[in-house]
Amino acid sequence: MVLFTDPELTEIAPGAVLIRNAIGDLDEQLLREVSHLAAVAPFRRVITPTGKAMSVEMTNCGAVGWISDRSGYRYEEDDPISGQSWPSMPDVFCNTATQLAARAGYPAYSPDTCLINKYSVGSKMGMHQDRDERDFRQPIVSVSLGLPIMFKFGGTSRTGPSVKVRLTHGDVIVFGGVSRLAFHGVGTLRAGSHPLTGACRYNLTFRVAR
Ligand code: MD3
Ligand code: FE
Repeated sequence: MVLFTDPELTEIAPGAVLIRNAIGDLDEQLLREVSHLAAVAPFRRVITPTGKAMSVEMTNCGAVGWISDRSGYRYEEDDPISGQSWPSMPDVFCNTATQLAARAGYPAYSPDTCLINKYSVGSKMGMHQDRDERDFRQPIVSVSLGLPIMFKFGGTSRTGPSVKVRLTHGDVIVFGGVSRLAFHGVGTLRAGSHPLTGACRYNLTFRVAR
């Protein structure tokens, strides 16, 4: 249970805790790690089981990484591009995610993977659930970096009403409890320029997959 004494915490839906301005001056360090990771495991557009390329580019770090291809969505120990294991999770990633989860009421959070999404102008992500992980009691921690985007958060059905939140640089959402299996997606990234990311938005999505 979260005690809402922290003025930067808002519960946007049951179990979904938004923390504005949550990463302070770690932004540059996190983005530096993103570029190091992308030099080893490059951003790529994965294909969904229906054969369409997603508009968002992705890469991963950690013990496993989320991938999609013609045969489906899953976690794999190796990057299919290199055939090598995914780069390990930088300490600053892991420590930041653990601290953020604790702030939202989840002590001892230890993610084994971070999916890094890169949005360029026109990228979007349709409504979906994250259900490729084994233990839905483990929350997901999402860190937004760079250009703003409209985040849509629904209920347990794909249609139904959704809450819309504009996510900006440094915003974090911790999805636990009943929100862990809620449908969610993001609108189209609009043109713009951010001092640290240029024309892009990055989202770090920490998960306990296994
Ligand atoms: C709500 N990414 O990678 S992050 C995804 O902004 C994904 O890149 C979006 O949805 C992005 O799967 C949204 C926020 C997010 C991540 C996981 C969730 C919201 C979630 C899992 C359950 C409920
Ligand atoms: Fe998702």
